[in-house]
Amino acid sequence: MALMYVASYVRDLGFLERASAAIEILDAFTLHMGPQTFVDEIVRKKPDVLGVTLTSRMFLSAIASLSRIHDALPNTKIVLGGIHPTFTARNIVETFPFIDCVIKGEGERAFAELLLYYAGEATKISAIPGITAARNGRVIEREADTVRNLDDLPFPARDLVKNIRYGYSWNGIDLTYGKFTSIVTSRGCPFSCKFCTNWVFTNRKLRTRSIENVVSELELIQSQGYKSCVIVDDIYTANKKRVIRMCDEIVKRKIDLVFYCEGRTDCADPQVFRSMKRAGFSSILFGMESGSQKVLDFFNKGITPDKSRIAVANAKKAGLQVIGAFIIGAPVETVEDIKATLALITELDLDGLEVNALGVSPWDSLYNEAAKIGRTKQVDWMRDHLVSDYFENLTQQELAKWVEQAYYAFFYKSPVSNLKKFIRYIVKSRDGRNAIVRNIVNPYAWKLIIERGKPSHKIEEILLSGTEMGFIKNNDMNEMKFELAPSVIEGNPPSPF
Ligand code: B12
Ligand code: SF4
Repeated sequence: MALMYVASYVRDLGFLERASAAIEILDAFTLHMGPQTFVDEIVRKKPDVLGVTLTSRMFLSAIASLSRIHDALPNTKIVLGGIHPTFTARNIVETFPFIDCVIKGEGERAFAELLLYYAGEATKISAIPGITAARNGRVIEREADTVRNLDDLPFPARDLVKNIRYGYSWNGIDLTYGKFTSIVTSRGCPFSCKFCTNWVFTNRKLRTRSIENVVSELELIQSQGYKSCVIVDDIYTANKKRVIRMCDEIVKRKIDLVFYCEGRTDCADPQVFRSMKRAGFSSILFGMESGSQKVLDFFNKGITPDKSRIAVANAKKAGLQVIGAFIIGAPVETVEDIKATLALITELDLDGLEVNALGVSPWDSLYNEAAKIGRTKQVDWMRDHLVSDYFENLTQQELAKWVEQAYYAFFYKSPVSNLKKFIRYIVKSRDGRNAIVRNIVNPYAWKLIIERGKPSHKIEEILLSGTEMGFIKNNDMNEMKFELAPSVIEGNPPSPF
């Protein structure tokens, strides 16, 4: 979505025509491109400017690829954006001189202005919002940009990724069907959960698009042949009236799409769920996080296990599929707390489950706490970390074991209850019927049934945390060929706002 938003903004300006230039998107992540294929592809295309979006998890492998691209194409300007570069901008430009600059915050306007600057149509790089660039031995930095009125933005340029088959899958099994896309109806979140970085990025300010603007985009999406759509807002269900009005408008305009979204269990009104169901929502993922009140309080989540119980009951009553998301590994978490989470997973009538070992981003409050007690290292700003890298209550192996146990708590319920759930899934949901038809000959589906949900891939992911593709193996950071500049900031990078 980031690149589609930036690209459509640039296209709207008319700059590309003036420069006889074109803009393309390469979604290397979704295409599972290995680093060498990615490098080869970019070198073949020889772009004048290469804008890259990054999460912390991708940083190391991306930076290694970009260094190779720079060796092959020294005149290509490489620009980074996204959440990780936003918070580590100064470190990046001081450490990796082949990165021409970083754009912090929301990048639509800034990237467009940067292109004008590169093309010689604007003279001062320092006037670009959110820019961080090393020039003549000093670092130029401007405050991050935030789009005030989201309705002013052109719709994301989905045509630039039209040949990619998006959708969710788990352990080789497709979970969504038909042409699939994402939509952003609001940006920001007013809450401040300790494990999450969304609120830090958006300064806790929630901005919403108008119903008219969102539904017009949905109409366009439908006309482009999309069948389903995930709402990737930080907090979609925060405003009850807005959700109901949006759903009513979707029904009124006869938009026939399957929707997915995420929500908080304290924004779980039955009326909202009924509206959502009428408008075509198939499932909602709730961040339930833990069955222990102590852990929920530590996370500053502001919910209770009881709220999760009520939210699941309300959503299911309205006919929605419910996915529960949980986290294991809070530094205060004991085995008793984890068992409370497992018990909640077993108790709740969930249709899907996502369990993650707690991760730490190199600017969040857990990282700060770890830095205070001297657990962080100078190079730690380059990636996300497992909580076990900094805190001692659970080892990496214990984390992996408990995540696995949590999945067992979900899959190893009584065969009768699983059968009931399965039948309900087929009868009640379009996705459910599709899942059966599409996966009937899928060997991964049969493996999962035979092994009763043993989540082997997930465990591998946990143990490989942060290093999934290619060049960089788990503890190779010190062997990287890059020298760390002496001025690299230790500890928590400064806020970009
Ligand atoms: C959809 C989503 C996914 C999808 C798709 C991921 C993807 N790479 O697109 C999936 C399900 C695959 C996914 C997976 C994961 N995700 Co995720 N995901 C999101 C989510 C909810 C929305 C992303 C989005 O499309 N936003 C909408 C766009 C418009 O906003 P944006 O990305 O911020 O882009 C704007 C600016 O950042 C900037 N910008 C961004 N890139 C660039 C590039 C350039 C050149 C420029 C100029 C500007 C620019 O301009 C954009 C427009 O204003 C975000 C939360 C969020 N609200 O962003 C988490 C988020 C990105 N995910 C996160 C995490 C932790 C993960 C996982 C590690 C989860 C896990 N345990 O497995 C994996 C890692 C995947 C990976 N290897 O990177 C964290 C990242 C934190 C971090 N430290 O980097 C986030 C921020 C959520 C959080 N709770 O903190 N994720
Ligand atoms: S409510 Fe959701 S998006 Fe907001 S801070 Fe908490 S986890 Fe992050």
